[in-house]
Amino acid sequence: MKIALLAGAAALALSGAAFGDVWAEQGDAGQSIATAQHTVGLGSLDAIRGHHDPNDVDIYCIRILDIRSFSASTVGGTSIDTQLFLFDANGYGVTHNDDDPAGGSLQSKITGAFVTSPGLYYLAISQYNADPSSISGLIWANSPFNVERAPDGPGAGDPLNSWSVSGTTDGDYSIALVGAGFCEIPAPSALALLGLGGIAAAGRRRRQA
Ligand SMILES: [Ca+2]
Ligand SMILES: [Ca+2]
Ligand SMILES: [Ca+2]
Repeated sequence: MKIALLAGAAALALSGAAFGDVWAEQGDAGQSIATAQHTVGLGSLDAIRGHHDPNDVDIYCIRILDIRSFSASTVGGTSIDTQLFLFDANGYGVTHNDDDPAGGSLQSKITGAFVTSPGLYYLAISQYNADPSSISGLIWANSPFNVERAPDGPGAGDPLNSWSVSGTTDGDYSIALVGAGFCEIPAPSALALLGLGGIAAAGRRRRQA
């Protein structure tokens, strides 16, 4: 699933810019704000595809374009018992869901219900029960599982600092996104590569991946 054949910053930008829809995890996304993987491309970001190793947490920098329509969902996108967490640009918790409230599944869905402005955010996907903490403790209480919640733990007032380690599944996931865009736009040098030939070449690579 990963676009392993593409290498280098220009190629990363090319893959995103050429299709403007799906970001594939490059290597392993980090689990802190500083090491989060920045999605790069043009247009709407409709999905992020990645892989969880046991005890993995992946964080992606995304852009929320429309807070009314925004959603991120792993329902139907993986067999992993996921959790989704959204942090603002400074690492403070915004919203979280463990098990989709409406679907009754072990997968997760968050919306723009607690998002107050468009801009850059950090979207984290973990396996139950890896939870984020600040220096003051858990940012979200462990339960209820099937409700989308703003931060309600003892550590809610401070930014992301660490994760509890839990979750033993090894598998792929896809996060469907609505109302979202890429964290960064491609560099001008990468955009210059975006001739028709470049788009066609990226398409061939993508279908082979
Ligand atoms: Ca990963
Ligand atoms: Ca990771
Ligand atoms: Ca779950």
